[in-house]
Amino acid sequence: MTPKVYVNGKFFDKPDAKISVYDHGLLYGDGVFEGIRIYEGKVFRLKEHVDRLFESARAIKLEIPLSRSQMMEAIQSTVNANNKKNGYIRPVVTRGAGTLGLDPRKTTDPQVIVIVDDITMYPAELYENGMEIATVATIRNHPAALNPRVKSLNYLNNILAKLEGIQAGCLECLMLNHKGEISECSGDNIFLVKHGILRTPSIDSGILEGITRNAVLELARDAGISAQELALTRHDVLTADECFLTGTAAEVIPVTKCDGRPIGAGKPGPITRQLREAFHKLVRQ
Ligand code: PXG
Repeated sequence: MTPKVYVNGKFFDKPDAKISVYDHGLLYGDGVFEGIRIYEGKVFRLKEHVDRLFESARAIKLEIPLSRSQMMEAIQSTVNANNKKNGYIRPVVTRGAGTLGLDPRKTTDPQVIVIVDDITMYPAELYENGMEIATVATIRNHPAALNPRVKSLNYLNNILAKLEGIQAGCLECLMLNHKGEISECSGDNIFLVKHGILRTPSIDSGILEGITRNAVLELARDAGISAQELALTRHDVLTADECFLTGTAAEVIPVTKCDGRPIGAGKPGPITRQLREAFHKLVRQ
């Protein structure tokens, strides 16, 4: 079935879903987006994703022409129109069409788009045996330049890092921040396990506050696994007992190698497996 795309309150078949080439979302990456999963007909953490979308918009002074509840309805109605039981939702809000100049005041009508489609995750084999990541030279955006907490349409920082990761033969890459601490991967947050304690970079390290990250921290607390959010370095990765990534698309995926070196025993560890199973149960409950 051709996907039905929501554009400003109306549904269009995928080939007919279009916006202006003068849109500042295209011309300057001026806009915000979200990535959300549908599991067994239910949208996972819809409110949290819509709240983050509105916070991203607020941070770049973009007024979304819908209320939060109208946005939730728009997303749910697009899921229904596509009759999707399992899939991926991409809400996008752009600054709208304007002049050929940066000035956001010269744009009109922010564009609200909701796409519902399938998502390609990492190969199943990597969930069993673990994946390899590479530390890349491209540092994560400085929070005072473009805060990584804002999920903006400007993803070049992440794309440049991903290109370097691919060059190194890895599907995901580890980015450091301007202080040399580890921050996050191009589209996933990172977790380590050391002496039975879960550790992940704090928001202050300059990361997106992942919805999956938060869910995993909750699951760890429920399971009695202590968790720390702190500044971590590459040394902590190379000497960790376990490592895994979290993200809407990736869910929870073990990392068994970084920069060609095995992490821990070089295979997915027990806490990674436990949290991965707990996450599976959570999203399908
Ligand atoms: N960091 C960054 C920079 C992200 O873009 C995450 C962490 C994980 O956050 P969530 O809220 O999803 O747990 C993301 C999310 C893709 C893709 O196509 C990327 C994301 C989400 C969905 C799809 O690579 N990134």
